[in-house]
Amino acid sequence: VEASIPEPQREAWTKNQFESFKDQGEFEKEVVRHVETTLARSMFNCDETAAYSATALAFRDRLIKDWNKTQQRQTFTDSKRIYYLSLEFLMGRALDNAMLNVKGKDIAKGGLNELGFRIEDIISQENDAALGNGGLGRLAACFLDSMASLNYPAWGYGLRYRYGIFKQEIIDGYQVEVPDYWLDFNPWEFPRHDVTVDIQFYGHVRKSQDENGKTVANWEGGEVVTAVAYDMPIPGYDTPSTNNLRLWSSKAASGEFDFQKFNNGEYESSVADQQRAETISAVLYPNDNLERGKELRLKQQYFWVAASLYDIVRRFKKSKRPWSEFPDQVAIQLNDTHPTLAVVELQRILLDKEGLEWDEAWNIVTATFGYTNHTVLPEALEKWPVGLVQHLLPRHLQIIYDINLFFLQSVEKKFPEDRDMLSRVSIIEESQPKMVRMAYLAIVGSHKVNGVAELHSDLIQTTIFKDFVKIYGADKFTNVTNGITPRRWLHQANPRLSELIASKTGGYDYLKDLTTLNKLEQYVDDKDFRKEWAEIKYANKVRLAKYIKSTLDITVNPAALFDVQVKRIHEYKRQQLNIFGVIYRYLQLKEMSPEERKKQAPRVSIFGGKAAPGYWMAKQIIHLINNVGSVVNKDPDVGDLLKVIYLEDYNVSKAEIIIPASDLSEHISTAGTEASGTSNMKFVLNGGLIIGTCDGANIEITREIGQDNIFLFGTLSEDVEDLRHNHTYGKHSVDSGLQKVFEAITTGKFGDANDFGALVSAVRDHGDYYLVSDDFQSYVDTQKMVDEEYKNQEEWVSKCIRSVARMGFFSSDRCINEYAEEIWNIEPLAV
Ligand code: Z57
Repeated sequence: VEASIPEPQREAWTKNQFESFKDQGEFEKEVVRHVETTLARSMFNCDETAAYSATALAFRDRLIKDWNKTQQRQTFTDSKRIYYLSLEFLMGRALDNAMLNVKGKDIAKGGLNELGFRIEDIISQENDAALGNGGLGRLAACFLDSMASLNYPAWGYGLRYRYGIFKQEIIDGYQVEVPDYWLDFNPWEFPRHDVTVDIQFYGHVRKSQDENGKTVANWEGGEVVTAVAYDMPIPGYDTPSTNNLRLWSSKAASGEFDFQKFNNGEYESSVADQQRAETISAVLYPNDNLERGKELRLKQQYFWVAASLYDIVRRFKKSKRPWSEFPDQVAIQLNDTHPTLAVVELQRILLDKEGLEWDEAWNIVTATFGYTNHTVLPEALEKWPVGLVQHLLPRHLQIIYDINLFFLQSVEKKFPEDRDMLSRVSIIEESQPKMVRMAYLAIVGSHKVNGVAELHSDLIQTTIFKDFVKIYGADKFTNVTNGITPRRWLHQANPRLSELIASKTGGYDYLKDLTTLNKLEQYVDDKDFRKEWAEIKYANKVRLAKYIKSTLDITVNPAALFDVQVKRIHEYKRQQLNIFGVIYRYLQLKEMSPEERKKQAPRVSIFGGKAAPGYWMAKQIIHLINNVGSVVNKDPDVGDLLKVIYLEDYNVSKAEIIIPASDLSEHISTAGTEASGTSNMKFVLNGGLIIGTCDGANIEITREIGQDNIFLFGTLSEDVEDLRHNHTYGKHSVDSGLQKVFEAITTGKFGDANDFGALVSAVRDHGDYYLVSDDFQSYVDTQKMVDEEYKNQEEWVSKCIRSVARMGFFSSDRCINEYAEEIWNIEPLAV
């Protein structure tokens, strides 16, 4: 259907363009208008929620104009687009970011004041868009910000979960999960009820002959669920470019079938169908670095991938180009293996719907996709039972088998002598039951595979994907070290530091080219500058101390060293090492005389993070931390010298308060287990130092900022295997300091010893897989060094400034430019 306005009428459209507020008065007018008309309220019942809604709507109106223009520009120029497929987008709040990017925060601040509100209170009314678990989802959000800011024509594709990551409450020291229903009022999403795709599941494949005698596969029967698009504008910084994040929501397909059911009076089963359909996009799976192989999860994956590909192909077809040009117009990045079915789906579309030959289709597919790996942990590598895939997606399984057949034939040709190779690299694992190895499928279906930090990219090439490097050559594998957006993670989270930096580096240009931070280095020895710097850190700590007081009713001293570990709770991230270290510190303090105690550096150990609801050991760790806190925090012998804080419900918005307030943050994973880490970058960029292992991006942070500015400790990745081997063969005794810690736990100093038996035994009796004991001594020694160095504040602050000055590399802008050049072959679109 032609929906375009004919030429003669277009003038009326052009001259009646909506003009948004230009000054404070107009902003106030817009807010009042939205309160009184859109929300149907008045000054007599305008609470902060209503004021938030009206403010968001006022900014949204401005955003939409840029958004529409960007989409029009992309259509007119018909340029190559990048599609970022991710099951997770951990966006956080949108309003502050929208204010920054469309410019007008100062106007809003004054205007809201005039209307009786404080801008911070209004901003904090917004619920986080928490459609992700942790690092992987937040990375996707930073990438969207960078792609828009750099003017790349980019689309994000994901699922519109009705429930994001659960909210965490800590009750009696235990994690309790509360559902996160976040969609009540969301001004940032636009339902596109006209953009729908019907998605098929189950059924069977019937082969038939077409008029030329060619065999064609027909996927028939089964059930259909409809995908509805919901769009979110993604504004760029200091550019009118506003990209689109398209999230799919599931609903029952409205076929005649349902009407018939209704007419027959089968209301109940009709409603049940509807609910089953809506279940697909109902809830985000709350696991980080773990795959559990549930049928509904596979349904989510196919639903989202099929809807997105349909959309992408539909857009490509509008340009009427030959299929061979598809990879010149379309780049698709797979954020982990979760969207790998897209490889199979595109091959199916080209083969079954568009009638291409296998090889022609397959060349297009592999030229289109890139795959990013985010983990080497075996429990996180996706595998799906062949039987389940067969049942849910019968045609896709056939295609997977064919992809595998042709792949293995080529391998056999290349390595005729290596019979073992074929079973090692087969996409089908010949186990009981047989499994589809999704990472292998993603590698075979992509032209580039990347890891997310140097060590991680080396590791995947020498361990889990070693054979594939032999088969395809090293050029197919590359590294793109992760990054973070300095807009949210410095300017928005730490406005005072941003202002100070701007005043010394020549304005806010550094937010577009983070390497400009190097200009700060000349101020490292400037006493006045250091003083201002320290004052800002202190103010950020006061803010966090107030937050701790108001939420937990615990008083912490802002002059103490704030030692922070906030991230998902996981054994490999080793929060247990941290809390054992805290116990060790506590026991030492208890043994000291009052005089000795006076010489100690006061510390606040701050933890935060969610455990996957089914991860029992992670929940034990949370419980231990809280129990240690309740003993330590009320011990008068210790007073200000040690406080242990567990911050409930760590999320993006809380990170924005916590990170700028840290003196020291912990990134202490067993070497070789944390693919990159991205919060390590956020902490350093906000003027905090790191205690960390030689793992993930810690290594490159060290390379950039210098080893004098980071506290590294522990085993190296290359030694991990041998140490684990020794443990298994009994050549392992628990560190003596750690033994004292275990004794305190098992004698009930921190509550019922039985509660923590498993935590202690994992290290003492069951092989200490994460090498907690091996690294304990060096961890404690390094913390001692931290205490000493913190006493010399001048030197400490110098290190912080020097580090920030050298953090330019870690902008997600740098990272996106690398993807664009090395993987996507795509250029920014001039505005
Ligand atoms: C996730 O958050 C990450 C990897 C995964 O395989 C899954 Br599933 C979830 C994280 C890594 O653990 C981090 O080290 C990394 O920084 C982040 O992904 C972004 O690459």
